Amino acid sequence: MKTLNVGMIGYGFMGRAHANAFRRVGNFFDLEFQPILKAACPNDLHKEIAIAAAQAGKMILCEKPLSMDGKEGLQMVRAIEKAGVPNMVYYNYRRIPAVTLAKQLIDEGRLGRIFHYRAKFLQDWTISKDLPQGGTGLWRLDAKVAGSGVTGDLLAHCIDTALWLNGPMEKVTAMTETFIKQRKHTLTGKVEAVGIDDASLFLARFANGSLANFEATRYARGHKALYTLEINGENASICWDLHDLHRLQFFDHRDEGRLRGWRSIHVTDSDHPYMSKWWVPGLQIGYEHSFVHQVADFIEGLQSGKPAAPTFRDGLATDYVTDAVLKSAKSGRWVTVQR
Ligand code: SOE
Repeated sequence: MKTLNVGMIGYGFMGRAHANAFRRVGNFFDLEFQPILKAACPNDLHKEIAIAAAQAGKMILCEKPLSMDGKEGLQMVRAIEKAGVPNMVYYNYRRIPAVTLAKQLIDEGRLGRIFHYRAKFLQDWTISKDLPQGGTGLWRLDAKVAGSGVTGDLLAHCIDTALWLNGPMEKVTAMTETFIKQRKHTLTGKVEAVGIDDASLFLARFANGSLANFEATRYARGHKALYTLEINGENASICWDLHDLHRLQFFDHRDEGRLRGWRSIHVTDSDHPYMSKWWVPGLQIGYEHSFVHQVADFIEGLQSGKPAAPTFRDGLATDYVTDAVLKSAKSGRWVTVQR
């Protein structure tokens, strides 16, 4: 077996998720490469690191969001495509088996024409006004480091999945709010203005004509990581909920009338996406496995020469939507999404 040396940048909560995936992937997936973790050091400068790595001919798996904004993201995409190195962005929720199953059902045309897409990502961990901004774990509250608040951190996940499942978005109209305007900064010790959005909501129109609404907040008391999505089509609808991640809810209007109703599919059978690699039917997997799947797909892409998505270019498409959301929230107007 060939080795794939991995230099990991960043070692917080996400760093643990990635390190775990690199260590475990070979135990469950038959791959030609065995990833070996070589280095770990802190940083939040995706652009500088990714461009330097591309110029050095390295393959790159980048945490989401790809960059601070679309302008930076485009520079990264250009550098990566010029260097011709394999690349991917960690939008891990695509690889929860129930979400991948949703993609299969949509691609098979089972929903028919799509009318509505609805997604939200709710958390509650920043409600306390005593929580400082900046530093380990709290850099997400510091706009200079994070780029934005929940728009880039949480809505970006919803947007990536939506673009994957439902195609490109044409335009958006958004509203954001910063509920706590000042917080002490961990690094300077001073009380500073808060530059992130604490809540972000937007309406969108997709290129396929469907209408959408999206919401993310860290001020939804009681919700820890409630990512839900719902898609309503002409023939069928799909619902998924991260708190019950191994289930896909599916309603098919073409079912026999007397038996028609929502099915709760327990996505644990060996003919479900990824599940043949894990346990026997009925036994569940969880959040961490989405990262294992992403590494496995990345390596399989190297082997087959068919790169796995989302690539940096796909990540840029999400950045363009988040840019449009932030621009619309500022101007109060509809904004066309750059493509
Ligand atoms: C924020 O709390 C966070 O950790 C995000 O940064 C992750 O991307 C998301 O998957 C879970 O929530």
